[in-house]
Amino acid sequence: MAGVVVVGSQWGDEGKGKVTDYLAQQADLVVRYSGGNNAGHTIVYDGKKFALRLIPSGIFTTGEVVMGNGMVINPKALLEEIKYLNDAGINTDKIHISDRAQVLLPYHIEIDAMEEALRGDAAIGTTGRGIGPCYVDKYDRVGIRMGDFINEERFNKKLHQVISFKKKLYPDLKADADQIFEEYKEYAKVIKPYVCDTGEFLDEAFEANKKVLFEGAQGTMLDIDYGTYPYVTSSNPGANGVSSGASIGPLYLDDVVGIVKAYTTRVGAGAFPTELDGELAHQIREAGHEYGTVTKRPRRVGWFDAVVVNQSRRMSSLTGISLMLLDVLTGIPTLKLCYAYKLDGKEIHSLPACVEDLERVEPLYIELPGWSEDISNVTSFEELPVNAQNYIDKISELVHCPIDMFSVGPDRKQTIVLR
Ligand code: 2SA
Ligand code: MG
Repeated sequence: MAGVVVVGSQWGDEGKGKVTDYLAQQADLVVRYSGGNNAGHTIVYDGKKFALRLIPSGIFTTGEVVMGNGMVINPKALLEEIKYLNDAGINTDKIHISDRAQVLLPYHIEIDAMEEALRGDAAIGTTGRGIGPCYVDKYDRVGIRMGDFINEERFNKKLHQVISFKKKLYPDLKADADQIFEEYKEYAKVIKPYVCDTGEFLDEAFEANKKVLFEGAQGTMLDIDYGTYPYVTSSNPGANGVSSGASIGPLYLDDVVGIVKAYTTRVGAGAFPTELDGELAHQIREAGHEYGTVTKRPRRVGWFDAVVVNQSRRMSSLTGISLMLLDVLTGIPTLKLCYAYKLDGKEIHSLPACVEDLERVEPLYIELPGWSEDISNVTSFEELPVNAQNYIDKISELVHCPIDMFSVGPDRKQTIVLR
C-alpha cells in the first residue's frame, strides 16, 4: 500500500475511528483532509475509550499524523485535544499541521448559531462548531490560514480586517477583534512548531515509500457537492476530497475502504428514506449507543440503504467495505435492506438531486431472516450464523463492492478481516 483512504460511506459515525486505528497498524502516517471539530471519532486504546475531534485517530498507532489544508482548525479546541492526549500519556510531538489549513475562530461559531436561528424550520442541525462559516470565508477569500495565524503581525492585521468586513455583513456580530487577538495569539505560539507545508511533507513521504493512511471525517452523504444538499456539511468528506484536502495528486491512492454500518444513522435534519421510528428504532439506538460524540444528540436510525452506499462507492471509488456494528442487529427477527427507491412510479438506483424529491421517495426493500445468536466473539466469517453470512453477502451484492472486514464489537479483536 502507498495511499489508503478510510471514508464514511453513509451520513457519518460509521466507525471510521476504529478502522483507522486498525489499519494504522500497517501505516507510517495518518492524514486528515477535511472538516474540523464537528467530527467525533471514538477509539478504544489500551482498554480506554477516547473521543477525538480534530487530531487523526492514527495518533495512537503511528504517532505521526498530518492535518491537511482541507481542514478547518479551531486552535483552542486543538490545544484542548493535545492536552487531553498528553494527560493520558499519548505523545503529540509528531503532529504536522498544514500552513494552508483554515483557522476557525469565535466569529465563525457566532455566525453558525445566528444562521441556524435565521433558517427557522429549514435549520440544518449543524454541530454549532462554526464549520460552515469558516468554509464560507475560505471560498470568499477572507479566511485566515495557519501560515498567517502563526505570524503575530499578519494575524492581527487580517483578523481586524475580516472582523470589520463581517460586521458590515452581520451588524449584530459581537466578536471583538482585540479580545480575540489577545487570547488567540497565545494559542498561535504553542501551535507554531507544528505548522509546515504538509503537501511537500507528504510528497517526500511517498517518495520514501512510506505508507500513508487518509482518514475521512463525517460521511459521503454529507458531501457538499454530491450529498443530500443542503443538509450536508461544507466539505468533501469522501475520497473525492483527499486530493484537494491533502494537496496530493489522485494517483497516490491505491485503496479506498468505505466504512458502513450494518444499518443506517443520521444526525441533524434532512431526508432519510429508510428511517425507523418506535420501538425498533429505540432498540437499535440503545444497542448501538447512537448518540453524537460531539453534541450527544440522539441519532436517527434506519434500515441499511444500499442506494446510499452504492452512490458512495461511486463517489469514492470504494475498493472494499468495512461493515460495522453487525452485532447491534442481533435479535431482530426480520431484517430489511433497501435496494432501490420508487419515485413517481419509477424505480431509481441513485439519490435524486433535490431534497424535496428525496423526501418523497418510497424505499423498496428485500427482507432477510435475522439471527438471535450472540456474535460478539466470532473470529471468522464461517463462525457467523448463516443468516448473518447471508446478510453480509447480500449487502456486498447490492452495493457492487467486496466486503473487506466486518466488526462485532468495539475492541480491536472484534474486527474480522476477510481479504
Ligand atoms: P456542520 O456542523 O456544519 O458540519 O453540520 C452540517 C451537517 O453535518 C452533520 N454532521 C455530522 N453528522 C454525523 N456525525 C458528525 N460528527 C459528530 C459525531 C456529530 C455530533 O461524530 O457524532 O456529535 O453530533 C457530524 N458532523 C457534522 C450535522 O449533523 C449536520 O447535519
Ligand atoms: Mg462521529
